[in-house]
Amino acid sequence: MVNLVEISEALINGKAPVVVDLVNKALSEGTSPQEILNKALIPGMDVVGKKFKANEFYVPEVLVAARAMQGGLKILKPLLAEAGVKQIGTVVVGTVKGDLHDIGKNLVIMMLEGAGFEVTDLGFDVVPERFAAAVTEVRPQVLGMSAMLTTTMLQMSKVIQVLQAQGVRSQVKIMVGGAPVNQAFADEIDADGFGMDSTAAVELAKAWVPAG
Ligand code: B1M
Repeated sequence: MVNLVEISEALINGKAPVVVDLVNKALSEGTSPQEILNKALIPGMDVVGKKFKANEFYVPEVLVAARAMQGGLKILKPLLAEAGVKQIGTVVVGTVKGDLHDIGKNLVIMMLEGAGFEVTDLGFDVVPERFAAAVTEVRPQVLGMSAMLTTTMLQMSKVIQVLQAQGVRSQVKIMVGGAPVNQAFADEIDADGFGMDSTAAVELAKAWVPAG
């Protein structure tokens, strides 16, 4: 039996092929994708974050760990989506301009898809005009923005200003999230809500787009 701690350790050590192998093995042994995500991948990335903060890890180590995380997420994504129900709404999500962090955003997308939302992923380093164009083109019920840096979170306000200038702000509910973001910041920039984590993000989107 694969011990989930082994997966976390392989992730922390940046061993992407080992993470992929162990995730596949754990699935074949009957461990659920949710359990692998919540008890192996997320806690592993959490340790990486703490080591980075304590200067025990530097960018290269974080990058290889991030790749290992993405390798695991890629396997789980279709399985988590399978558990979802019928399409209940449309969401556009991206990481704001100047910000290359996309693991949290990808996790939020996976959870939204798993809950039955159709999601357009704009990727990372997304300029405000691209967010605005997507609102006009895709006409989502929800626009989600992710930021992981105190410097880039300010871009969220710029996106809202562009939507206002283009007269489309009221067409969409705006959700913001990412480590430096909080409810007070969401209120300050006039977003409609703050998602503390991927579970909260899904709850918020569901509340705005009731199934039926
Ligand atoms: Co960077 N980084 N990083 N980094 N990095 C942080 C964010 C940092 C907090 C580390 C630290 O100092 N402790 C710090 C930011 C400090 C600050 O601004 N306050 C930091 C820094 C400084 C930097 C650089 C400037 C480092 C440098 O070059 N000197 C640089 C900036 C690059 C840039 O973006 N322009 C940089 C680079 C990188 C890597 C490229 C090496 C890599 C990113 C790889 C990638 O994403 N593809 C990286 C990583 C991995 C991290 C840490 C270690 C982990 C982030 C992560 O993936 N967490 C991070 C430290 C930390 O957070 N502890 C750090 C796991 C993920 C599942 O959680 O992203 O929080 P998270 O997402 C959560 C919630 O926040 C929420 O739900 C998710 C799931 O629960 N959420 C949303 C996120 N988006 C949401 C959107 C929503 C709703 C909820 O609605 C739409």
